[in-house]
Amino acid sequence: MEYTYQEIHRQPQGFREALTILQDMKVNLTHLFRESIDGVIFTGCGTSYNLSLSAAYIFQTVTHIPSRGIPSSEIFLFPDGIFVPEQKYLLIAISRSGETTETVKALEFFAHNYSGKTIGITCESGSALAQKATFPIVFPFAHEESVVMTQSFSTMLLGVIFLALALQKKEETLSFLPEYTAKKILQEEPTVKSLAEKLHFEKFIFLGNGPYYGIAWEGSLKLKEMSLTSTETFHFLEFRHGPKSIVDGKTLIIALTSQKAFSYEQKLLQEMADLGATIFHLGKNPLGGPQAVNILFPEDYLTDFSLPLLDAPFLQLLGYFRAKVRGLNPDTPHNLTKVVKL
Ligand code: F1P
Repeated sequence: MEYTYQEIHRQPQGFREALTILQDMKVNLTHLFRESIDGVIFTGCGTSYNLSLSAAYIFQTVTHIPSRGIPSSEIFLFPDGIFVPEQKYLLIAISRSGETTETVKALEFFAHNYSGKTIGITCESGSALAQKATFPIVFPFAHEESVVMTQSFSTMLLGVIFLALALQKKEETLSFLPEYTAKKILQEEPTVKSLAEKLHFEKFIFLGNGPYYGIAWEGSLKLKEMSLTSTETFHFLEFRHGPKSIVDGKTLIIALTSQKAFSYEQKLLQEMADLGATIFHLGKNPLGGPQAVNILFPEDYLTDFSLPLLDAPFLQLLGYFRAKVRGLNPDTPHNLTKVVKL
């Protein structure tokens, strides 16, 4: 089996190892927040930027500290639109390799110009990011051979969710994750495989609100990188304002519904099914109708803080199986390198 498949399946064990590392560093990590902070900026590139979008949303919702997810290049190209003078920020830079030029540059620029503390989240202990950050969080077990990021994405996102919950002394609510994820992947992989192998789909739309929006972008990038498929990503209700014009019988909508906004999301999806779309739905409550393929997470203890993380492996598998059915190697996507150095 390809590295990508192995790395997707390593996520439950990775969660177990990450939670152990995070527990050990919890006291020192939360001490960074003893001084008051006006804002937290999450930053990364590609998959790590998609991660930053969901991380920022979850972090602010849990801690009430204003948080944003920003592409690394914007930090040093357009800082005035991000940092307000006299305000105190913490920068959380995310990079699997810890060597991506824009992300390392963003961290250096921030440290030099805004003299705030920095957290570097990476999977490579000897990397520039790990060496330059005030506080490195390193998950060496999530080192990946594949160009595409899978386990590294979910592990680093877990690191942020853990930090947010630890600041509220609620990190124990994550202890279910490893076993639950292992069971769910085993149970639902055939569902994803069979959908990915339906080659009549020509349009792929990813929908997510709030903390799911970054995950929707990540699912979109996985499908694009691995299977060379054109994709689009929207907030649910934004899709009505024009883009829905393309929906037809060859459209697959990948819908990451939430607890909070399900009634709005469900109504939009029914309208799209009426236009002929097939809906691949991941969420708590079942979506009815012959055009819905559901992967459900009904347990009460699953919330809009943990569900986004649980969606990720199934979106990664969608990209993997579609690459395979198209005779492509998911480990080495077209045009891509494992690290982007400028
Ligand atoms: C970020 C990234 C990945 C992309 C490819 C190239 O890497 O852009 O998102 O899939 O692997 O690198 P990193 O900064 O997280 O190492």
